[in-house]
Amino acid sequence: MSSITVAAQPGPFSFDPAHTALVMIDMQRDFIEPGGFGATLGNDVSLLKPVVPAAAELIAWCREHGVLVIHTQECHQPDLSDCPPAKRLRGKPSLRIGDPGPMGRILILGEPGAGFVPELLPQEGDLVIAKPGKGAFYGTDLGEELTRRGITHLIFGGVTTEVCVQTTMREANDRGYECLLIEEATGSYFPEFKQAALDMIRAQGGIVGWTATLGALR
Ligand code: TIU
Repeated sequence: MSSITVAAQPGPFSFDPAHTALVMIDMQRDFIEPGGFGATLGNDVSLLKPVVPAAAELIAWCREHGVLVIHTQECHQPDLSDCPPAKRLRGKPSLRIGDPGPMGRILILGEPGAGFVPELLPQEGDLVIAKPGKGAFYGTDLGEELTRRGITHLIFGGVTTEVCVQTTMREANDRGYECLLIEEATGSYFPEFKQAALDMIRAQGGIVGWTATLGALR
């Protein structure tokens, strides 16, 4: 298959769709809707709302161009066996991971809050990766799945830019993947942190990877 080149920073990004996957990070109700994990940490979750339509457009573009769509979800087993106490006991949230909330137990696999927002539900042929950490490679079989499918390039979207998206992009970069982050399709509770993450990813000749706007794909 022929390769696609998009205008990006710090320079053009070229990829073969047959060897590329979209990694859509943690577009879960627990981060985007009131009463979930993000809100328990004291964040204004309404800041993430504009990411949803942009992520939907990016997913549709990837499906149209034959790019594998991967959805990650940050969540834990009901018995919390995969949740380190250091994570559960960190800070002073209004509810902790595993506590009952308005969307079920906070950040627990299978509960409504840990599920994806209705606009971005996985479809047949997509890959769903449940992850206990911020990075999508730690404690998952994502690396094996990508290797098995001959994936060399990754396109990123999702939330939040400077936490799970950046952690996963850095993990992927160290594993040798060429990584592109789509600006409108990612967001943070802290707009200045999103901007800083975009800037640091593409600085120094693309030390972590590339960034591009949705418009560059259209
Ligand atoms: N709190 C925050 O900004 N993010 C997370 O806890 N997880 C993800 O980024 N998905």
